[in-house]
Amino acid sequence: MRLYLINPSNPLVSMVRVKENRWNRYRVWKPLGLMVLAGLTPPEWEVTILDENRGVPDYSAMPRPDLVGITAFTSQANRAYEVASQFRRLGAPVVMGGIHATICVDEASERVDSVVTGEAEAVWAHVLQDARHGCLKRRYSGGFADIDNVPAARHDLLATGYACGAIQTTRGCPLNCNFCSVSTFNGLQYRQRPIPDVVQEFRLIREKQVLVVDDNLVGTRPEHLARAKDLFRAMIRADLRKKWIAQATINFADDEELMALAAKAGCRGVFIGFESPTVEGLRELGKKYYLLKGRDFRASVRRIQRHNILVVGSFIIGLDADEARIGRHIADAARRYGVDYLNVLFLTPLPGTRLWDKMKSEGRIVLNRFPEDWKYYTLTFPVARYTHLSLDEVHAEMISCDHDFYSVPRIVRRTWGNLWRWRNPLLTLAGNLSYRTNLRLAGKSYADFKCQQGRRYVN
Ligand code: B12
Ligand code: SF4
Repeated sequence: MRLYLINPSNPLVSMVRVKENRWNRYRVWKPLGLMVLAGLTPPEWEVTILDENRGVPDYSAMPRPDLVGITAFTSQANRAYEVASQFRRLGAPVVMGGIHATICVDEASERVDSVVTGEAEAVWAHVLQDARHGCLKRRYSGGFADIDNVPAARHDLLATGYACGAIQTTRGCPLNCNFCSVSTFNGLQYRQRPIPDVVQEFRLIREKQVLVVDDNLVGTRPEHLARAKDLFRAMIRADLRKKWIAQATINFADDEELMALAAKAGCRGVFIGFESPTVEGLRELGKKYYLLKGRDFRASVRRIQRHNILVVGSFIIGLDADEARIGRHIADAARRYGVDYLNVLFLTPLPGTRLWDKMKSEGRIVLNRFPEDWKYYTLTFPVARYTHLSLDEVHAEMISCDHDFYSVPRIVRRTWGNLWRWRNPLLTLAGNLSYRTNLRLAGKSYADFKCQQGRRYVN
């Protein structure tokens, strides 16, 4: 039985444009969801993972599969449907899963043979059995899986061509920010995989660099932090020799022992969503956790960096609280906090979020011809109306923010600062240059987008 698992491309996502920016090689990540699915697949199935981010295969020239599984984030949905229709024309049944199919289940159901909602662990074996007997159901509901005892992802299936491996150690997030789909999709409960399973799976990853995809690796409560420390201790004992980056909330900076263990276990960078430089902005996003009194972001970032861990600061532009000059304010805040890289995204209503419900009820979603428009939901295009800024203005704010933070003198200053402190100066330089090149690509994409969408996109 032949199974193809496909990760559809979205050519608008700058980080997949490796030819135009060679640094992007370091930012094209493996589709871990499909590798997990492959790990859940019994041996009688011959599994091939096809990642369109690395090139779109000629499917019609390949042997016909017995089943095709397609994943998709929202921004990949229309390409997913194109791939699905191609395989259905070839006579192969198509099942779709992942976050977009889960949230927009009716839309997906119209375009594929079967949809798996939620996490796949509990239902994938049934799906395969039904496919084998030619009796696929229209829907399967996976819900939130018990991740206490799941097989390792098939890291051997995408063994070459990527700079980084990927692994997941926890699922779910209790913080439920209004723009984020994670709490809806993976639940509010913070679930942790058993530490021996994680360590064992790390050993299966060939790459020296690894992305830990958890939305919040260390969690928020004392018992979460204790587990994270135990995980790092186990990784140190296992002498894994991996360098990894992860996402965390700012509380990572509150525990010296935690940071020291993380660094010793191989942590080289953390991605932290600061989201807004203003209290009103944080309140609007439901980011209550960041409003804790007395939080000094600059001191927090410094404490992390003292462990030789780089900090990527992420912000959102286009909040109701954002007015003219917000771009400069964000760049100023990022500099004040002292982050090594800045990542700014447009406020985007993703389906399934509270932000989507709000903007939809207010009639503010501009790019709303679905599924075609999903390709713009990359967070790098303004797709909705903003309260104080027109679409061109919000775009101009983004450019001013990026130009300010990534100007050549500032890149030199950051690299020099890190060189002086022996803190990954080459990585700082490479990351800053990669972001800078992507700004050009993003500017070009926006210009093309304006050409194509011109009339619909009236300010
Ligand atoms: C790693 C990651 C990335 C990597 C992508 C790696 C990759 N190719 O998969 C990078 C950094 C490149 C990335 C980019 C983006 N990401 Co991202 N990313 C994540 C993150 C943190 C983890 C994903 C992951 O690996 N999970 C672990 C695996 C095991 O889980 P899974 O993929 O969900 O798979 C399970 C189920 O969904 C299901 N399943 C999945 N696929 C299939 C297919 C079939 C057939 C079946 C049966 C089941 C099934 O089974 C799996 C096992 O249970 C998630 C957050 C999250 N918690 O999901 C955000 C997340 C998916 N990203 C998000 C977004 C918005 C983006 C971007 C648009 C913007 C951005 N700048 O971040 C870009 C777009 C990329 C694109 N190509 O269009 C949103 C998506 C929301 C949405 N509605 O689509 C999320 C949920 C984060 C959020 N805060 O809301 N991302
Ligand atoms: S943005 Fe981060 S902290 Fe907020 S709900 Fe999503 S994963 Fe959790």
